Amino acid sequence: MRQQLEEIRKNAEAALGEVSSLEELDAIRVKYLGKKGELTAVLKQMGGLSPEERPVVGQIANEVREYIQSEVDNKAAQLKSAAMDAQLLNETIDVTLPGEECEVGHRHPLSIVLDEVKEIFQGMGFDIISGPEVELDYYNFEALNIPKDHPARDTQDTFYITDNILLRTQTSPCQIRAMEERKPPLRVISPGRVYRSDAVDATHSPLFHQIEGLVVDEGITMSDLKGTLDTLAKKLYGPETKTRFRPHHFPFTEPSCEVDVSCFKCGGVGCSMCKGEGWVEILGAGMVHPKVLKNGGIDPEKYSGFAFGLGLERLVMFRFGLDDMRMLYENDVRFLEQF
Ligand code: 2NL
Repeated sequence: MRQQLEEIRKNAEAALGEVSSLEELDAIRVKYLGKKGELTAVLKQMGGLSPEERPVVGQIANEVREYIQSEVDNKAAQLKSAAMDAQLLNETIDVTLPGEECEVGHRHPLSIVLDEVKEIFQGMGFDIISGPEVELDYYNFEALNIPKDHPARDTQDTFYITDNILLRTQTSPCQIRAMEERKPPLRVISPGRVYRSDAVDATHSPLFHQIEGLVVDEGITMSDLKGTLDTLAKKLYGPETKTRFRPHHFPFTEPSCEVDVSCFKCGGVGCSMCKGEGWVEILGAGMVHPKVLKNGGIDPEKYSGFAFGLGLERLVMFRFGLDDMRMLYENDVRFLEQF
């Protein structure tokens, strides 16, 4: 039996010397140390030994078992650590490699100029308001002194949802709603998308952006209008900029005017930008018509106000020297990344 035990020990040792995976190692453990293993089989025969021999062989058997067990444990530790080393080698990360470049976007040119205009008006105490793009005919036309048979309905032809519901042609409806909801003093601008039934060309689009403004209080005069819009022009185009107010007509203001700024390209001498005029038109404005104040729930005997409207696209085209507004809608990255 001693010889048998010695044999088991040697065989186990040899097998362990060649083992190369944890699965193989487990098979060896089962083969020698398992319940149906070789060592157990030998121990079962111990009953046949003499009482003197039994403890001696028992001790040897224990030693062999402990030896194999500890060798199996060692080997398991070795194999696990080798597997870990291999995995680490395989998954090496070179932290000194440059990172993958991630492109950071930026604001659209329309947003750049809009943010600038908003900031200028916020600096003068204006609130920024918004309202529905799908509007009632009443707020878009009727309340602004443009009844059904008015010729302005032709120049502001729009998209109708029903007879009474349409896509707004200006953001003035927001301001009628502001008059209804608030009490003077009122200082608001309403930027937003507006719609017209126009064919697309270099200066027209069925969807564009407007910024309108409205001030209502006791004693508001044309001087307030001029001061406010002159401040806007100087902040947008520099302190040397001059403004010119030409008489005009809008149904919703009386008197009305168009406002020009001295050409920001040539300084007023005359160039291609201002078509030799020295002046560039940037907006329309006027004193709010008494009927329109009344429609907004404001007493025209007590209060007066001024209002203005400008096209954001025009402003952006001036600012960046663009000659075709379609560029602003095409979202061609080669164009947009220049701003
Ligand atoms: C333009 C310039 C303008 C207004 C818009 C306005 C709004 C209210 C009352 C009175 Cl609530 N006016 N807005 C005033 C003058 C000009 O826009 O060229 N429009 C066709």
